[in-house]
Amino acid sequence: MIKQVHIIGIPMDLGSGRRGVDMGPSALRIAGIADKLHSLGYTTIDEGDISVANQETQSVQDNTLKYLPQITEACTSLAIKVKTVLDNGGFPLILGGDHALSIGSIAGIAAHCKEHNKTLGVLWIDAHADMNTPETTPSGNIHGMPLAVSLGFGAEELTSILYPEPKLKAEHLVLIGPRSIDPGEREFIKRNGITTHTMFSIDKHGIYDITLRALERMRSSVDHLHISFDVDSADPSIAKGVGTPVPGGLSYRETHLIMEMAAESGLVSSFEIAETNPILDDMNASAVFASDVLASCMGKRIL
Ligand SMILES: [Mn+2]
Repeated sequence: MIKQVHIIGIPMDLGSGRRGVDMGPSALRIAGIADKLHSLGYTTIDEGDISVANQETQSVQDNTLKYLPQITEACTSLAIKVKTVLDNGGFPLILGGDHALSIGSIAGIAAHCKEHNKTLGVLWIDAHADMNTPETTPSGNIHGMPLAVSLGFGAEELTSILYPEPKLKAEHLVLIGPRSIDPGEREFIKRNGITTHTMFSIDKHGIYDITLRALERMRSSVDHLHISFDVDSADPSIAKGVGTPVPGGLSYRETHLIMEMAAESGLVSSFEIAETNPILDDMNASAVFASDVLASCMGKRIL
């Protein structure tokens, strides 16, 4: 049975150093994301946007955790909204916004899973590892920290959203696409044994084998698969309207193949799009790309 998709925008740029990703939800809606879902047979409910403080009205208190109180507030609202949608049997589709949003979305999904005795798995598709802590961060930008937070490391304000335990286990997380990893993150990945398919291993083994193995592992170990798609995972030649572009990314077909295989697996129960930045874009092409990527994950097939 096809679920109802609940679209939740979070126009947040407080977690990133560069302005513009707060316009991501709008760009994705204008790219026709709801119509693409309708043409696949889904019904959608647009839940509107989570309220996020405007950067101009706020000031930084802590340079290792910029805009911590404001991000905590927005992520808590998002967590509650996502949990409610899942508790009612819906499919949450979160439109960002900078990637700090995942602190909230994953907390909400994890709280739902905890109550329903489900195990959460996350497929994180990104040019970066997003695993810094206040001790290792080079920038103080919280959008570089969401995975560390979800695994239980970092500011207590963030790790304790909805409930105080870690939201995700390292063995239920797979990263695909990183090519820019900070020294502290490298240590973090090794120390916690996180499965990380960098662009090097994608070039070496091919995206088909890597995705197949990732999905097989998820099938045997989790009940709820969440996909976090950072649009910067794709090569900037395909999607230049992103928060932090890094050359050498996933190709158009590699990105779609991951999603087509995820759709075929039938495992995906929630999805988010992070870091769309219309200011750096060309005629909204990156948002259109991201919405097409989502369609592939939701069952759009070539034939
Ligand atoms: Mn990211």
